[in-house]
Amino acid sequence: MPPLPPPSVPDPSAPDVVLSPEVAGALAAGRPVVALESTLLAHGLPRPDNRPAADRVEAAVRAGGAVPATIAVLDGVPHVGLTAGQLDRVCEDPGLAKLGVRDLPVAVALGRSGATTVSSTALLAARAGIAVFATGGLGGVHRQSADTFDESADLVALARTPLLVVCAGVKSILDVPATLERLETLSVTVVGYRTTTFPGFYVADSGAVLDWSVADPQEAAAVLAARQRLAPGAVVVANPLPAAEELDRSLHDRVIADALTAAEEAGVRGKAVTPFVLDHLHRASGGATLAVNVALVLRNAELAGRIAAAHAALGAGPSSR
Ligand code: PSU
Ligand code: MN
Repeated sequence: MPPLPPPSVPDPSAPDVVLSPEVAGALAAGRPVVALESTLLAHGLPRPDNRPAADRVEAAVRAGGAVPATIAVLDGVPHVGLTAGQLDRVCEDPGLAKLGVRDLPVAVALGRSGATTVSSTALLAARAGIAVFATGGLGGVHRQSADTFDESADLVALARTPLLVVCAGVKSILDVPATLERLETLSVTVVGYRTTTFPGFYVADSGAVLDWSVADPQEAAAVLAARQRLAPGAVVVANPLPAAEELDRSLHDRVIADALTAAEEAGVRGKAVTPFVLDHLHRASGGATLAVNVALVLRNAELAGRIAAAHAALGAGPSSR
C-alpha cells in the first residue's frame, strides 16, 4: 500500500483565508462588514453564556447596518464569517487554543483550531479586505510589566494593521496610562467617541485624557479613510459605557485587586493571564463583570456597524472595493 501523504503538508493552492458566502458577497459589493474576534468568546466569557453572546454581538453589528464576520481558525483554516455550527465549536471547546499573530502559522501549518485575539483578528480581517473591527477591550501593558515584560501583542499589531477598531478602552486589569504611552510610541491613532476621557472598560472613565474625539460615525469613518491614505496602522475608537451602566467603582477596584493577587499566587504567566483574571472577576463579582462585559461589547459592535456603513458610503478603502 503506498504511504499516505503526511497530513501537515500545506496545500499551496489553498486560500489564506476562507470567507463565508455572506461576507464575500458583501465585500465584493462594497457593502459594510465588521470583523469580530473569537478569543473574547472562547477565553473571555464563560461557557455556556458565550454562545448566546456570540449571536447577540453579531445581531448588534447588523443593527448598526453591517454584516458581521466573526473570525477563528478551524482545522488549520482561518475563517472570516462563521456558521452557527462553527460558532458552536468556538464557544463549546474548552481546549480551544488562543491564537495571537505569532501562533497563526503554527495552527495553519499543523491543521489546528483556535480563537483569534485582537492582534490576529485584525491581521486576518485586513487580509480579507475588512476595515472595521469591534471588540471589548484591547490588550495592553500589564501592571507588573516592569518585572514581567508582559505587554499584549495587540499593541504592535495595531501599529502595522490598517483598520479601525472600536473598543471600550483597554481592560482595566492593565496599566492604562502605560498602555496609552505605548500606543503613542507606536503611532496608533486614538480618538474618543463623543469624549476626551479614555474609557476604563468596566467603568466609563479611566481617568486618562485623550487629545481627540469624534462626534459621530461619519467623523470616525473619515479619520479611518485619512489614516488609510497617510500611514499604515490602526485607528482606535474608544467608546465608553454610559455612567449609568458601569460597574460599581468600589466593587471594580476590589475584585480587580483580588484577581491580580490570585493570578500572582497561582503563578499564571503569558497568554493565560488575561483569561485567568477575567474568569476570576466574573466569579468574584457574582456575574456583574460578565454582564457589563457583554453590554460593552454589544455597544461597540453596533457602533462599529454604523462606522463601517459610513466608511462604505465614502467609497474609500478596502471595505468598499
Ligand atoms: N476583550 C474582551 N475580552 C477578551 C479580550 C478582549 O472583552 O477576552 C481578549 C482579546 O482577544 C485580546 C486579548 O486580544 O484578550 C488580550 O490578551 P493578552 O493580554 O494575552 O494579549
Ligand atoms: Mn501577555
